[in-house]
Amino acid sequence: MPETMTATLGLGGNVGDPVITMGAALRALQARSDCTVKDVSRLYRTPPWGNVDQDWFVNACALIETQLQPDDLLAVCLGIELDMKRERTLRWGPRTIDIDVLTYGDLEQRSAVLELPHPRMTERGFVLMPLADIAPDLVVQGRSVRDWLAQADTSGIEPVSAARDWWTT
Ligand code: PH2
Ligand code: MG
Ligand code: MG
Repeated sequence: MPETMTATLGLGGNVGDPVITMGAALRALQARSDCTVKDVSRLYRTPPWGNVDQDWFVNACALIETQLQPDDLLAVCLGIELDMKRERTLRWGPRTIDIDVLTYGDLEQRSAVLELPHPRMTERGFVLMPLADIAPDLVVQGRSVRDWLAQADTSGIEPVSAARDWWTT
């Protein structure tokens, strides 16, 4: 048996019905024998970051246990994005769904395919706020998610509701 690792994922979308798409994506992960969804954040409505001339996003984070190696986990996430009919057009542009591997255990790797931890996660309120729901004490680049969040710009970001089971149906 391969080792079981804990990883965190960031999910987001701003085209179609991102809540439905993100729920289907998490259920697709849960349906795999090599991934278990352990915890899911609330949903957040977030102003677009980067290219601001687009709709607001819905963002969430998930904590999973997996027997997949990091690159394989990324490939699974990209496969799910494709199944959900994501079309990649503009960098930082509109998307039906984006699934980012944020952390994988405490692995630090810089590679062209997958950088861990996700290089921009410590600056982004739309990642840190949902991540703090499920992993406030997770240490990323030497500081806890809670600490990073305290410094981050979270203006405009609000939870959609208190529900944490939004992805199950
Ligand atoms: N994703 C991006 C670019 N900008 N803005 C928000 N609010 N949420 C996102 O998930 C997001 C973004 C590229 O992945
Ligand atoms: Mg992204
Ligand atoms: Mg991505």
